[in-house]
Amino acid sequence: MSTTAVGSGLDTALLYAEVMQHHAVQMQALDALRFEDYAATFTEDGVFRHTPGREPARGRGGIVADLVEFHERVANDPVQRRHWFSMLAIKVLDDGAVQADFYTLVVTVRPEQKPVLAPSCTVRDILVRAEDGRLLNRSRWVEHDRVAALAP
Ligand code: SDN
Repeated sequence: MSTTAVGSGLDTALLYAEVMQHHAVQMQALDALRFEDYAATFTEDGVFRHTPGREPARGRGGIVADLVEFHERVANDPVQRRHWFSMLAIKVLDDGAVQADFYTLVVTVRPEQKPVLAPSCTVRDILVRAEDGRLLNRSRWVEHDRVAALAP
């Protein structure tokens, strides 16, 4: 898809900060297991793929259901996961949507144990504006480095 690179001015800085704020609010919800709040940061028909080989979740209800199912495996596990984002690069697409590419490291902490840093991921978000002006994810597609590293 052809794109318009963002410029180097104040508009870009504001948009960049806005994307970071969107990510922070969104991921604090996910890491606190507030799945409905997380799903509300997607469009009604948003698409979310977090694990290669797993069917992408579609729509807010689908995203909540997917996350509930995904977290059942750690239901009795005293674990705190935190998703750390970095290397954010944004560009505005021809249709006005914002493409945000970044890295994610998932930090997993259990009581009295050292943090585990996995998985390491690359992520592409496509963000659009809601009627009230907020950014929402039209899609989020996560690739895992351990899977990508297997590819020829
Ligand atoms: O929302 C994300 C995620 C995410 O939700 C992930 C989940 O499990 C639920 C934004 C950016 C990256 C991610 C990465 C993951 C990893 C995924 C699989 C796992 O932890 O095993």
